[in-house]
Amino acid sequence: MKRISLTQYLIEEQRLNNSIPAELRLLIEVVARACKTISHAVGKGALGDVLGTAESENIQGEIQKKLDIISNEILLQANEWGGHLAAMASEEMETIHPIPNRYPKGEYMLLFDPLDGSSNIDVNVSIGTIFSVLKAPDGMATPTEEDFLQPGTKQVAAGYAVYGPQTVLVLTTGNGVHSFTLDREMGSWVMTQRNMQIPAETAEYAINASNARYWYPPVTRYIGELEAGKTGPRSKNFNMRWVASMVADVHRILNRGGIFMYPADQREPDKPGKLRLMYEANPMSLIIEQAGGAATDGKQRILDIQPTTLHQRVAVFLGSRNEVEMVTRYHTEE
Ligand code: P6P
Repeated sequence: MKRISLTQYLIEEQRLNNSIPAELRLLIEVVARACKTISHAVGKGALGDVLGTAESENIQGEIQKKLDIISNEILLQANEWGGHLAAMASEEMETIHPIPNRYPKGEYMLLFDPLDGSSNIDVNVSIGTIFSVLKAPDGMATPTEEDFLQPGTKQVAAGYAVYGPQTVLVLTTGNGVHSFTLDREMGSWVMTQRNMQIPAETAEYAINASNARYWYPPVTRYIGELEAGKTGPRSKNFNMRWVASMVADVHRILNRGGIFMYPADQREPDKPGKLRLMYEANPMSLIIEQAGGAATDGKQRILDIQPTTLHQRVAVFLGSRNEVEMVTRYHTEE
């Protein structure tokens, strides 16, 4: 495959599909540059005094890691001045972040989980940044939280950066899913996979199995059939992986198939799941669908969900289409 830069891809995409207006191209390049900076900070580890917890909690009531806050600041500062955004929203901030009046405003809104998988930071396991781009409603004067509450089908771009053995940016603007590996010597993102496709079939699943006693029957039934292996109803053996970094699990699934599940469970019956809709499930679901996979909350397509609050949570079943359809069917058969 011809090795082209992220910039060249975005310009060629604009020429071919007219799907990436200049302001959106600037937004994507600014976010990609911020991910380079985050990768650099993450890579310092103990040498950079960036490990460990900050003395604060986020809106989710989770203790924030220093790198959560550092990554959030990197994304805010990188995107404030460019004139491409009207507002931002983040897992690490309770309310939306309007662009300060001293800067021009644009027509896009950026949502992100600046550093997902924080529990892995201090033990050197892959983590990542997830982002989602929406258009500001026509005629929006002062952005409010309600302006962000658009279903995932309205995303104009979505992506993630995974900080692992390589730093890789995965991006969709609605015309397939492509990956770009960070060339650290040149400091540039180089396309390494074009039109990634998830196999419809798989023999690998991802779930935190320590919650098994809390699962609802459809999940217990589905996982039980996978665990029964060759002699069970699926007539084949399955493997399990759980990185506890959604970005790392999704990246593996994009590359070799699989199904990722974070279901609602009986620990907190009022809680629809752990993962957040707006800046985790929606961007990942758009990427998965663009790569030929499927993503539901057990009952409906995640991208069709009409959000009601910025930080709402959702159950997630995503990956190889045939498996997602099967576990979703078990929920609807209930
Ligand atoms: P658990 C990370 O904290 C995260 O939000 C996702 O990246 C990951 O898939 C999930 O939570 C892990 O949750 O309950 O297994 O620690």
